[in-house]
Amino acid sequence: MELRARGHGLDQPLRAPLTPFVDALPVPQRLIAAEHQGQLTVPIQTATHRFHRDLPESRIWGYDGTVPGPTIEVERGKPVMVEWRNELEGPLPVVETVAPQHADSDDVPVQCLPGLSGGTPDPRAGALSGHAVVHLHGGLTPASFDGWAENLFAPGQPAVFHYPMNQRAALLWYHDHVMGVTKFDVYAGLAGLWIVRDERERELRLPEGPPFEVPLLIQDRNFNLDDRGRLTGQLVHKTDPEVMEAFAPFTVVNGKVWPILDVQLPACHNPPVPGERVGVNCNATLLSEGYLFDERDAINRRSFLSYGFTTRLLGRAATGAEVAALPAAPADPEATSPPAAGADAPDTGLPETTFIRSALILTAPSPEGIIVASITG
Ligand SMILES: [Cu+2]
Repeated sequence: MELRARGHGLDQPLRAPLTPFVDALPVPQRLIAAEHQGQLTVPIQTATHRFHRDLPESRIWGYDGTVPGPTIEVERGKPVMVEWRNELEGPLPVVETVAPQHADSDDVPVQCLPGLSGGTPDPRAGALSGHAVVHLHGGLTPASFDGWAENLFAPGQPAVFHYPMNQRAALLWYHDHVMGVTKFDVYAGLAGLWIVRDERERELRLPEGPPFEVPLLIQDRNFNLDDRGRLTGQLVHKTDPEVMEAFAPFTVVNGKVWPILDVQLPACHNPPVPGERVGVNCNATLLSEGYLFDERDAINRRSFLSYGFTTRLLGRAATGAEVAALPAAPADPEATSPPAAGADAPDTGLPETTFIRSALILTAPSPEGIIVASITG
């Protein structure tokens, strides 16, 4: 697979510092509310995580100590109680920096490169000590349990939140929401998916659970370099003087950089279709194109299929452009993503969910055209 940068005047192939498509796509552990009488406990923990086969372990903050956190699965109309236990230890596991220049001496934007690019670590971010609050993004949640940005709880404190779940089937995500530092806490790993199921969705006979329903959480991350230029695994949140958002170069799906998944096709004649649910919480990157590999590993641009995205089920194949923007809940005022390209698609009246069928490669526009993830089948 050749990685090629477009835009920025670059047309030579890029050498990826990590081998793409060697790690198997992880599927986050499932936390099914019905199996726990609707009462869940999720610790918020400092832990280590390996983002790629060839990276050292990274220090992270994670729900249940994992990146992403467990996928919480609930039923519409069945209330769920979650005890979020803040057990975070130690400082924020992310180095925050602003590089002094937009591009390096070869005119490559520093945002495309690992390491600090001459920036100095921000001691204020480095001193953050793990206050937390959890917001269910897209949830219809009473104010007292909605994880408002100032309702923090400190390390050592639990918080019990009640979720009525009176809402349509949807793929939501939950994440940290602390005032002013949400971007760092989510970047450190505090994000997970949350599936609301209902009977209306089940009427569509879509697959439920593995192996045919694979939730995908897509994120962008960057890592530090040691003094010999080797990736250290330490998470780096880097901006530059011209761009206020961090456009991290490594795209992580379910906690792995450029993972790969062989999609099984169902053997029976009247099968549920294989598919994936997709949630995107890239820091600022807008995923712009989706591709499908055919049997010969050639990219077939026309055969990308999607049954829906974000909070609307299309019931038809979607174009790459429609898959471009996949905010988990477009109405959220904190969302920094542009509106979904398919936001004005006609409402089918079908349940809200995200459902992408078969295989895809997603590309990030900044730097434009670098292949960021492959899920082949
Ligand atoms: Cu949110």
